[in-house]
Amino acid sequence: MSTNTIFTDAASAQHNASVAQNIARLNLLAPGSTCSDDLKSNPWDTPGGYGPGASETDEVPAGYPVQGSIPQEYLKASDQELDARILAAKETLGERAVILGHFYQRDEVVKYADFVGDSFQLANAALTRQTAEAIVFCGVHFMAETADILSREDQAVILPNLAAGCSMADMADGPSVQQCWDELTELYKDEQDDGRLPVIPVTYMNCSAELKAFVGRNGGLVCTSSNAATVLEWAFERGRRVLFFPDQHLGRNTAKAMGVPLEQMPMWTPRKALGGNEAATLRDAKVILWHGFCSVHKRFNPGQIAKAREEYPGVRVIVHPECPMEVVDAADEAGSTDYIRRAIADATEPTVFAIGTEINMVNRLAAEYPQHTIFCLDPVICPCSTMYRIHPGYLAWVLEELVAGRVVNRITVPAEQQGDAKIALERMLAARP
Ligand code: CIZ
Repeated sequence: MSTNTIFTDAASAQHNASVAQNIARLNLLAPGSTCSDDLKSNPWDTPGGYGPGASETDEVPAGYPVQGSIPQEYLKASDQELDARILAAKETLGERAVILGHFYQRDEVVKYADFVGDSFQLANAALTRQTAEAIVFCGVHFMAETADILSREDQAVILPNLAAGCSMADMADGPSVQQCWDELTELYKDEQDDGRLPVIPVTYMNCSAELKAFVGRNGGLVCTSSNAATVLEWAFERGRRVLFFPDQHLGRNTAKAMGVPLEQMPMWTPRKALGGNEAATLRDAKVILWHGFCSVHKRFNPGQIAKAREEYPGVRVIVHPECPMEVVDAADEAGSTDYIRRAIADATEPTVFAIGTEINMVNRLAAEYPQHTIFCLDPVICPCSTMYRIHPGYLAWVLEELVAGRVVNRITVPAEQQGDAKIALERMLAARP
C-alpha cells in the first residue's frame, strides 16, 4: 500500500490486520512495562482528570467534559462481541459515517478507521466524504472541534468518549489568554508604529476552538507541528513579536531553529503579573511562550538518546518538536507525526530508528516496517492517556446509536466562534509555502 498519504479504507483493511498481528507479536504493551496498567484494565471510570502520564501538577479545568454512563452491555461485552458489533454497525451505516483514527490512537480502535493521520489531515480527509452525515473522530476533543469547524453544518462530528481531552490544550484557557493579551496590549501601546503590529497571536492546533477564534479575531493564525516555521515567518512579516500558545516546546524549538535567541523567548506563566516577567524583557521579546507542554513528550530526555546511541551505533534519532529543547538538540531530526512517518517510509536501507513520540504510533510503525528496527526512546511505555479513553466499547455505542437514528456525543463549536476560528485556519493554509 501507499505510505505517503494517510491510509484509506479499501487499501488498509488487509494491511491493518497484518499490522495488528505484528503488534501482538511485539507485545510492547505487556503488563508491567507501561506507566500504568490502569489504562488497560479500567477504561470506563475516567473521572475529571488526565490520568497516567500527565503531570500531577497539571490543572484540570473546572468545566472539563465528563463522559456520562453508557449502557452496561458495552461495558460487559467481550472484545469479540464488540468487534462484531462495530463491524456490523459500520457496514449498515456505509457511506453515511466516516471513522477517523489519530496516529496516537490505540490499535484496537484504529483498525476500524477509514482514515488514519494527524489531526489536520483527518479533518480534511473527512471533507472528502461528502455523503457522510456523521464524522466519528477517534482522537481528542480539540480535534473533533477542528473537524466541526471545517465540516458542513449538517454533518455531526462525534467524539466517542467526551472525557478524551488534551492536557496541553487545557493549559491555555480563554480568560487567561485574554488577560495576557490585555497586559501585552497595554505594555506595547506607546511603541512607535513601524507598520507592523506589536504582537501577533499564534496558536498550535492543539487548543480549544475558543482560542482558535481568539487568534482569528486578533490578526493571528493557527499552526501545526508541520508548518510552525512557515507560520512564524508569516507572523514576523506582520508583527514585531509573537505570542505562542499553548506549547512552549514547539514554540521554542521552532523559533530557535529560525535563529531567535533564547533570551528573546520569555515564558508567560498564567496568573502571574506580566506572566512573571519584567516589562523590559517583554519589550525586547521576539516570541512569548505560553507555559504549556505535552505530558507524553516531556518524558523524553537526552539520556535516553545517549543510551540509544550507545546501544545502536548509527541509530537515527527522530523526535517530535513537542519534546523539550535539549531532546530536540540531541536528536538527529525533529518533526511532526507525519514527518516521522514519512522519514521511516522513505528509508530505503534497513535502519535503526529511535523515535521520540507517542507509543501507539511508534509500535504501529515498527509493525508496519519490519525491515527496520524501530523503538520508542522512552523505555516506560506511556500512551496518550486521554486519547486512550476511546475504548472500542464507546465506539460500538456511538455507531449503534447512529444506526438507531440517534446522534450522541456531538461536538458543536458555538456559532460565535466558528467564523473567527475558520479565519485562523484559513490564514494558516494561505501561509503555506
Ligand atoms: O496535530 C496533531 O495531530 C498532533 C497532535 C501532532 C502532530 O505532529 O501531528
